[in-house]
Amino acid sequence: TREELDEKAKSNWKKHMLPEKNDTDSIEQDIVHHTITTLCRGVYNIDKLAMYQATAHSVRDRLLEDWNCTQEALHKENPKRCYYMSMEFLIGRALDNALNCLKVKKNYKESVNNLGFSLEDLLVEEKDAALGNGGLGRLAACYMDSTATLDYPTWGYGLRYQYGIFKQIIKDGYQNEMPDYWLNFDNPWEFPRTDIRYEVRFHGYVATKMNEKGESRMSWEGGDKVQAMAYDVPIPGFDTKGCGNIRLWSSKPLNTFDFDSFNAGDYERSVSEQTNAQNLTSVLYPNDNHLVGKELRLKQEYFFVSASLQDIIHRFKRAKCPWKDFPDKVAVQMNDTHPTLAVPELQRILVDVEGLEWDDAWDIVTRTFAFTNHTVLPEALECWSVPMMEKILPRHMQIIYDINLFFLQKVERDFSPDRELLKRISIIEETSPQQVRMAYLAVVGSHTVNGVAALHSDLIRKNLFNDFVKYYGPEKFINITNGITPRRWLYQSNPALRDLITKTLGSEDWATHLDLLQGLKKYADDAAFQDAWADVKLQNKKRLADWIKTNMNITVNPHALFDIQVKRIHEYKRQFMNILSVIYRYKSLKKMSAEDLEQQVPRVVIFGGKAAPGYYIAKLVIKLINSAADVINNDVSIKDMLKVVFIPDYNVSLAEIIVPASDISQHISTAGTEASGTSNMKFVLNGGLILGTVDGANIEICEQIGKENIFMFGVLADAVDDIRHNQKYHGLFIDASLQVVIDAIQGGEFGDPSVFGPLINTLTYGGDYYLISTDFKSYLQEHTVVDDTFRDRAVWNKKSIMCTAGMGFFSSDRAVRTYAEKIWKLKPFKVGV
Ligand code: GPQ
Repeated sequence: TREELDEKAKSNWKKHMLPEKNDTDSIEQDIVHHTITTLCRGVYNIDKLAMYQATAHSVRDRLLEDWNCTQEALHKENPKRCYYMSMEFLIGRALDNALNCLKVKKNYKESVNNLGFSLEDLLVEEKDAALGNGGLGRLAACYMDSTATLDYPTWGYGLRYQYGIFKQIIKDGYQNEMPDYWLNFDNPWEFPRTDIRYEVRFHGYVATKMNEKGESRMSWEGGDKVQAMAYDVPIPGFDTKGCGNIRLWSSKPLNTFDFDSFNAGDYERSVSEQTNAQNLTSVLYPNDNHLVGKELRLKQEYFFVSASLQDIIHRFKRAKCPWKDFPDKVAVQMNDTHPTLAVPELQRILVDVEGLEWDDAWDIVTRTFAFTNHTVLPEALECWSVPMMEKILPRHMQIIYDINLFFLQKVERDFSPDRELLKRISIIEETSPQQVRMAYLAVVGSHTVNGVAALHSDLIRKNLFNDFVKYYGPEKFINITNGITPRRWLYQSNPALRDLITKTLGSEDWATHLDLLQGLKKYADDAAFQDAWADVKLQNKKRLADWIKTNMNITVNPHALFDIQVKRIHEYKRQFMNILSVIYRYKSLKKMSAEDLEQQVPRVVIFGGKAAPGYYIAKLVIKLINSAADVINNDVSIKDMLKVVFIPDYNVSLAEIIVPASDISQHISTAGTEASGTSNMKFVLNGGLILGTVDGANIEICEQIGKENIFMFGVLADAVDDIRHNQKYHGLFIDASLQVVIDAIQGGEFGDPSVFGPLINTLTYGGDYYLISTDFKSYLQEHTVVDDTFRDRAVWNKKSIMCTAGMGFFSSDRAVRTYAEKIWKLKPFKVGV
């Protein structure tokens, strides 16, 4: 270490630790240098991909400088840190973001030009880091951006999947999945830490052993071990010297070889064990809001938790603080229940390995962890079968039983001996086989539990965690409404709007103080400003129209109303209801006279999103959208008044083009089912209006921007149970407008109707669980209001301006600051000032 070096050596180090220079000449020199040394190429064989890589490496050098500076300062000062544990980080591309954060984009543009390329061409060479499914993973990425920007000493921990979320290909209208080979080319945005490795155990047995103090302790022994190796992904903060980090674990075989099998001549088996170890972090499970209880997934979760805690404890021990101070140095946020095994794992380390008493250890555990819940959907709540857990993690299963026993004893003694209550609140569900309710384990093991929007937090207090609220008291259960980073979702993805806002407000401070957007309100009625605003929107719609033309060969009119629904395909999100309404519109247009047709507002309805590969009904929704698009887009009789586009392989980079281009975006989940939603925030921040239900963060967006600036419809969350009950006992009411659409599909207007039978059945015979028949009429009515409003461009433009102006609250900076103050008890730690 540096302390051991003599003065001469230290001064030599200092002499050479010069900051990178950001003049264009130095940048060009660096890019050429990386082309030659990192890529082993030259001017004779440089192409766009190589040029992107060389450029990215030169930017990474600048980031690593800040990274080292930050980590060195943290090492010296050793403040309290927070660790954000998440199985998913949906980061997207890194280059543009880094250039903006470092404030070097202008010079890089020039340098790249001087070397014969265009920066815009290079940016699209980068593959998305798509280590997440949807909102939950993207939220983690936004929060890392904000913790870095606000200088909070926070690290993310996650897994380095070889394959991120699958690539979606549409064939004959159906979704096909292809592997995402994102690591096949070099990845300049990760830094392999070959020296940071930990062993992780599975299976084995529990023995009793004497510890150093002569006390008897349980010990987890035997089994199979794999190795976790760290990869660091630097996370630049916007306009700060500080640089954050996400540490991702990759599984590697242990450097030991099974000599027993080898000597017995079973070479193949001893090698295949090594392959098994590597397979552990191969693939991200592609399910969103849905648990598929696979053994490999449970192993991934434990692997992730074990490596991360070993690393955290290693860092904690360097400072030689007593164990009781652990929660004053370490806060851990669990992103959903996926990292919940960290609770019994820390308890195991403290009791079995470190020799603490159970109660002292448990006190440390519960002062360390906090838990964010992201869903109320029952099929998404993690429950692991006890026999599976006993097999893979025998000691953890014992510890979970003990945690549960002591917890239930306390509830019985201090609160209520009611047997029914104890059964309800138990971490173990008495099904056969028994199940571990991970959400309950997370609640019991945490000091604070939060929901992600006001309605969602109310619902989990009232339903999912109601018994726990009564037992612990309400203070433990708080709301922190989600947020999004304005850097990626406006500054980077919408340069035209960024420049207009900056010019109007006189500075770009809004990018880190989003409340300043309020300053736009006073121009909302200004005709010249409205024109400039509308022009930006038109530019962004043209950009998307060009993309659609180039990639899908569909022509769309940029002056039409762009109506967008992009998100994971799920029954609760009701893309089905959307396409049903599109078919209704089509049928209505077809009935119109030529004069009436001419009076209509032309629409382009855009869909995008992936269905989980095993989600049959969701995949049929994609097929129906594409079948309807085929018919509608080729029907000349409706004179281009309606176009339908399903954009394949929706991902973060596509969102950056799609989001700025909406007039209307749809967030139409059945009330009470969407915990928050975050794309709703992105669209409104970019001046898009919302057509939405009274659900998730739509409600708070409405409060912030004013109800005159949002189109809302549908039943309220507290009516849903009664409606479902009534439908069950009295049958559905399908009104004439919905019947027209069902008849059209069943009559074969969109291809073989038998294909869509199971989908239609979810309505007619399936009991319409997501209340499409209930909301359909008010949904159609609100569509008419949208059309009528769009005709008056001044009125529309004003609403659009008021949308952006009111979105300050939804910055992830606000969200992260709230986590830091209310949960992590963390202060910013500024470096280089
Ligand atoms: N969310 Cl449980 C996911 O994206 N995946 C999941 O598995 C679960 C939740 C979402 C949730 O559906 C959205 O409403 C939230 O906005 C988002 O998490 C972030 O909180």
